[in-house]
Amino acid sequence: MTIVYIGLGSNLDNPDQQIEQALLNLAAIINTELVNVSSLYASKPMGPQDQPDYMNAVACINTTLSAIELLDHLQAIELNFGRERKDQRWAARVLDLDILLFGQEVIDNARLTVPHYGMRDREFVIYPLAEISDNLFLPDGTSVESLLTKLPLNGLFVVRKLH
Ligand code: ROI
Repeated sequence: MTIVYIGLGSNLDNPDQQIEQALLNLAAIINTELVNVSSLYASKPMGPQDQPDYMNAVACINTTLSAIELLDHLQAIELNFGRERKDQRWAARVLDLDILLFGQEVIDNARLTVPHYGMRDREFVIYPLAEISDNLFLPDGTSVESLLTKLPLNGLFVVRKLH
């Protein structure tokens, strides 16, 4: 079994409902158990500013799937939610599911980079991650707590609890 943290993000078509529905889909992945979910957070867009604000959350799952098998499931869920593969980098999206941490594995191939390359400087990842973890470390020994203290909120706030 591997403990995995997944980042959820949406800024189109009723983002808070997209996140709620995505959690149901995560819970339904085979050989996987939903362990914990952060609160729902509202955040300012990172990247192009001419897009709506985001809703973000982080989920913790326990799985016997491999990282690539899990990625296949996550991408299938994104497609089901009408996620379009846009040419534009950092465009608005209906649903984004990112593997942040896969146990203490370091993965770097054409399809997948874990830990997620941008997580360290994203307040909308680190704050919800810290909310649902205690004493969590990245594979290089960095503590999530230490990342948190260096990151300004940048307008991030808790909207409500999720279940
Ligand atoms: N900005 C915020 N606030 N939340 C996201 O989930 C998010 N996802 C992205 C980019 C476009 C980088 N900006 C984001 O992929």
